[in-house]
Amino acid sequence: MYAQQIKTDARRLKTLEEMDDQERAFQERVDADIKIEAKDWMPDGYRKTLIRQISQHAHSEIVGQLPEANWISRAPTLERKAILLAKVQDEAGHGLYLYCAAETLGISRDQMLAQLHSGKAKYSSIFNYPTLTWADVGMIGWLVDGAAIMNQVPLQRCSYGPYSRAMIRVCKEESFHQRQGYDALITLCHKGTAAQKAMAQDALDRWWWPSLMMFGPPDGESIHSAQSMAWKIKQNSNDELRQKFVDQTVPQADYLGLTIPDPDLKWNDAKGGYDFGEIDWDEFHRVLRGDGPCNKQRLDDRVTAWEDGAWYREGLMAHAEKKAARRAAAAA
Ligand code: BYC
Repeated sequence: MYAQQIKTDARRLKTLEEMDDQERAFQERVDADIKIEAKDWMPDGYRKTLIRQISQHAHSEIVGQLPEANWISRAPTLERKAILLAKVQDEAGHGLYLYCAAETLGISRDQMLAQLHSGKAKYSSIFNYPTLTWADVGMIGWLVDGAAIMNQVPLQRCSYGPYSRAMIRVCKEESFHQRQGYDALITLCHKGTAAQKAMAQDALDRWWWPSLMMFGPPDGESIHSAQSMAWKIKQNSNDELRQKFVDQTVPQADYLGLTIPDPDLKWNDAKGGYDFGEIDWDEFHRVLRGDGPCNKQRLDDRVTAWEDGAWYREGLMAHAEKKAARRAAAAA
């Protein structure tokens, strides 16, 4: 159904018959699973949607380094420290692939960063929560990277070539990220003391609901989903992916011997999945408005990092200019 329609207002999508020739040809390519590349014609809305989603995704990877980086210098063993360092560096790489993919759509990196630093561009709500204990690092790997994989695996099939290819590289690294988090939690829960297991339970209590919010608002309130699915930017709705995540994660919590903090969580035979409790959407919207526990700290840290790095960017520019001048002199 989606593949035959294009948006004319917030909810109604144009049919193929209502499109002009260029738009129809574009939609037919999308419907035939032919990738759209940077130089191809595309509707303005498609370009805008991709710039919004890819740049916000890139910002999430970059801001997402901050909560875990908080624990690099305090990791409990040398091995855990090396693993965490590698993971946080991977996140920087993901951010860079994604900024490159967004640049192919005609926005510059400086413009994207200005939007982040001014608070205009969003990044994932999840990174506005604090990492209070070492168990939080395990939770980020298990739940946050687990949710990210659930969302990103279908994005590998996104209709826009550069985004889809960036996601293939990102997904290769995400399974290691999820695995290292779960492994740290297995150590705390199966080999640790009662206090360490309690620390893991406390972390789960704090991270469970924000992880479910990562998938975005419920389908009925998702303003972009119908259009993004018609354009095959998104392959699944927010609620579909959230449900798959819950179904995958509950048995993993059981294996750890941890309790998911949801009294309404119950297996539903008829739907072949878990029923779960109501998400606190007021909290989600508060965090999106900038009023989460760490929003201010996260943005301040990014702006400071950008300002502190000015000398390095200027050095690179000066070097490039000197090199170009030398080349020009040699050619003259
Ligand atoms: N947080 O119409 P909807 C990682 C916004 S990083 C904040 O459903 P859409 C990692 C949404 O942007 C992985 N905002 O939107 C890194 C929209 O507002 P705007 C991050 C959210 O785009 C380091 C409005 O709500 N992954 O894994 O169709 C360490 C309405 O929503 C959120 C990605 O970025 C949210 N959770 O669907 C560890 C995946 N949810 O833009 C781990 C790529 C919704 O109109 N993005 N909003 O102002 C997507 O797949 C989609 O953009 C979403 C939302 C599913 C997130």
